[in-house]
Amino acid sequence: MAQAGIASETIEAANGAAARDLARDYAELGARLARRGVDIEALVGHAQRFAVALPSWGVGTGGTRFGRFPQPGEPRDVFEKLEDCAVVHQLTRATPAVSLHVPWDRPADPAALRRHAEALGLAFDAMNSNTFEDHTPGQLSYKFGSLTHVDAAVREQAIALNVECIELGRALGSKALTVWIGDGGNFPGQLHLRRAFERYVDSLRAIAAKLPADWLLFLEHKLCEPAFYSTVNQDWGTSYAAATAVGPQCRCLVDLGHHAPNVNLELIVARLIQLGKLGGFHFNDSKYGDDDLDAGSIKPFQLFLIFHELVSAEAEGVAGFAPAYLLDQSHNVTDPIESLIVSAVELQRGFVKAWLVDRAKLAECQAKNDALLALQTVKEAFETDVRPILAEARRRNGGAIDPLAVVRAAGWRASCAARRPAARRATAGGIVG
Ligand code: AFD
Ligand code: MN
Ligand code: MN
Repeated sequence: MAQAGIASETIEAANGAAARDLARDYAELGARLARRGVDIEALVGHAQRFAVALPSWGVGTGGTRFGRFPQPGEPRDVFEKLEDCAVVHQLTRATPAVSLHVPWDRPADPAALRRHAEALGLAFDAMNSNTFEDHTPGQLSYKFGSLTHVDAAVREQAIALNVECIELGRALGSKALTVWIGDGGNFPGQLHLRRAFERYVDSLRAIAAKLPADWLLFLEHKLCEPAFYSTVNQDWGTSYAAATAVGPQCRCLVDLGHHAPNVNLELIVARLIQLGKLGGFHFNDSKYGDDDLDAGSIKPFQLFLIFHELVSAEAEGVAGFAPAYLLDQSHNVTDPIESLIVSAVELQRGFVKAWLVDRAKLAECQAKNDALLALQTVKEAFETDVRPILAEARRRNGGAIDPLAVVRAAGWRASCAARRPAARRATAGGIVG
């Protein structure tokens, strides 16, 4: 039986108390935007349709290599993970789907899990395969790789897990599989660099052969970790080459934390869009590496510029453009539900601000090589406070005007702690990296 989430009366009462101030702020912003020739209602419409999927592995408290500090009330299985995801969606109305990780979330009865999700108003986004850990006793080890392992038997085992993910995903209503592997070398000479890549592509082709016609296969690259010398799929160029070799159903997935320092992410996004290979995103933020901090917490301007590329592609009607959006964060000092709420709103903020960019003016600046005014044009959008638009979109969609305040006031985590005694916790919470 699905736990009902936060009482609708609680949300309505909180919204009732905040409604007057919101109406005033919304009217003021509407008037300011009208002077710029912008229709605030159109922006609310964009905010209302924005959606990002939640990672099942992101609702447990995460850890680092140095430990994990669990908190009371964490979900103990995939059913409870969905209940927490449903609360994020209930309040933000921006997270209608969940991405599962196998075997962490392997459902014994996929049909029952699907019913549970539907009762909570959730759907399933991309499936994720885990061949970066040894999770099943008696199986061959992934210590020296999975899809690129030198031993064909290990590769077959890893391919089989990915095929199982596809089968589970079909039963759940998913339409994509994301493959991230930790394969690579820790020392010079350990791997034949070209052969390892060939094995990667061969294994991916075997997986792609099992994809239903309406499914996509996403390849997630990462600069390093756990392999600290030569990761097989280490950058977007490698990912693009592999996706191209595998075929039209294969695309690249960009995790914002998986790049060399100072790389221009929005440029990568633009390139993948124009090459027809942008599959989707794992949104998070970082200062140093794969930090998995909350989206928009460190580099909000970068996030906005990424959305500027995405919205430009949508506005220009780029053929086949439909990337999947997913959060991938690890919360080790915050409540994951609160972080996911805040991050979903951050993405929505970037999306709405990107729609605010005066594209005609920007095109004119570009044509005249007016670099200064071009920057001012994008900055004008970035610096506009769109909070009333986001709040109004949530209110109209039945969510909370102030979702963070409501989740705190409703005491959701405390009620979970009472219902979910920690002893039964069996599944992995967060992960490192
Ligand atoms: C690890 C990887 C990557 C992946 C996630 C789930 O770094 O971000 O998406 O595991 O498989 O964190
Ligand atoms: Mn990721
Ligand atoms: Mn990562």
